[in-house]
Amino acid sequence: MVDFTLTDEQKDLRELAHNFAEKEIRPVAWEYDKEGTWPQEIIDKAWEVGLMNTHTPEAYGGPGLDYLSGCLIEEEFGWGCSGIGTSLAANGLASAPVAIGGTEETKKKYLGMLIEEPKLASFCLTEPDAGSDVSGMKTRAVKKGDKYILNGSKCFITNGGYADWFTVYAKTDPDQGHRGISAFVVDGKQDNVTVDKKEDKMGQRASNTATITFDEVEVPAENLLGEENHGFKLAMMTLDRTRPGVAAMAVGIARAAFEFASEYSKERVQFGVPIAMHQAIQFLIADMATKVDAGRLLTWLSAVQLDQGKRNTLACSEAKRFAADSAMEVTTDAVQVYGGYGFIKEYPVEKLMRDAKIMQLYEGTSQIQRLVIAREVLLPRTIEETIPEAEAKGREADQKVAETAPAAA
Ligand code: COS
Repeated sequence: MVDFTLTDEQKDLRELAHNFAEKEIRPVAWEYDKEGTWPQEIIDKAWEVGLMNTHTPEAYGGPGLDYLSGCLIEEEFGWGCSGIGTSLAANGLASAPVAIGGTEETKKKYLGMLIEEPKLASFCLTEPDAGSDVSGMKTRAVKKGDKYILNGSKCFITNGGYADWFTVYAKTDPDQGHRGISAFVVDGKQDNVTVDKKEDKMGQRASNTATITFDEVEVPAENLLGEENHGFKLAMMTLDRTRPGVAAMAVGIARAAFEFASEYSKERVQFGVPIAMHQAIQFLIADMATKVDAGRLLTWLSAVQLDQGKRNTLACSEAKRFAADSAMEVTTDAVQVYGGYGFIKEYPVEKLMRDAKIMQLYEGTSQIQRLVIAREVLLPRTIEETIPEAEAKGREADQKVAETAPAAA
């Protein structure tokens, strides 16, 4: 049975997130965008009301929410301001590899840290010469006794300037390509972990995007996540879990643009009638509405598959690709509906158009998503994953699962 009805708990959560976005995020969003203001007080409030670290399992103090609920929250964040929303959601990206691959002690320590206080963590995968091509990374981790020595630089790190800890990917066997990468948790507050650069961005200007350099950093061997040289797979499993949320945020941006454009089209009069009376504008609005709704359906599918314990690689790449590209199209059309005013900062939609652009870039470009979709469709493969107990809602705990990603139908 296909049933799109949310549970009462999910409806309450969506309402909580919407009210938060409306009262705490929207009123400051355009001002924060202008100044590139770091939204610390909003992070503190979101943490206080329980809208952060939503997937952290109950065993480590978190609410252990399902992935669909996470998407409901992220859509509202995106509707409020995706720059601030990205700052609020990024702990999920850093935490997922810990939840999947960390030892019991690591999970208690690092996931617990984010629950005890409004602290932040960042996911360090990308490097200047390794973006889409993850295996091209140069960061090295060399084992010495009971430690690894970490050297390298990671760029475009969300919340990097404010993170208390990082999940860092590094080569442990440089000759083995993607099979020579390992993942670690690294304490952020150490002298030889430095924040080098805060990026001055086109959009999502309230989020912090930094370069982090690790210089001879000693990482205890127990901070290795999963098995040595299995970090690439951990990164892919992480992205499968976080791309639904990114897609949801893109839906939120598109929805905001659609709402602004619809309202404006009813007020703006040209040729003696509100422009909403002109078919040229009606068609733009109709396509916007369709893209928002279709993006949401794909997003929910990708989250529900996860909640059902299925591998969602195909669905989450479809959702992320479609929702991100749609957000770009919808925000561009919203500017079109506003005409010349749309290009002016005094009006709300140019910010949304700038913010939407990153949705086609971060957590895998739209081209990478197409690559993944094409592979899953043309050469469906069975991938073995070890699903940790806390996450294994619909499966046997701690079992190895070999699965082909299901298609939508
Ligand atoms: N879940 C689990 N394992 C996966 C997986 C998934 N979704 N996707 C791939 N794997 C495994 C494969 O099974 C394969 O395992 P083996 O080593 O046992 O053969 C391994 O990972 C390599 O897979 P693949 O051959 O598909 O890797 P490629 O290097 O050809 O390409 C892409 C992978 C390009 C899709 C990947 O590098 C990618 O997603 N890049 C974008 C990264 C990104 O999103 N960066 C943004 C920064 S993060 S904010």
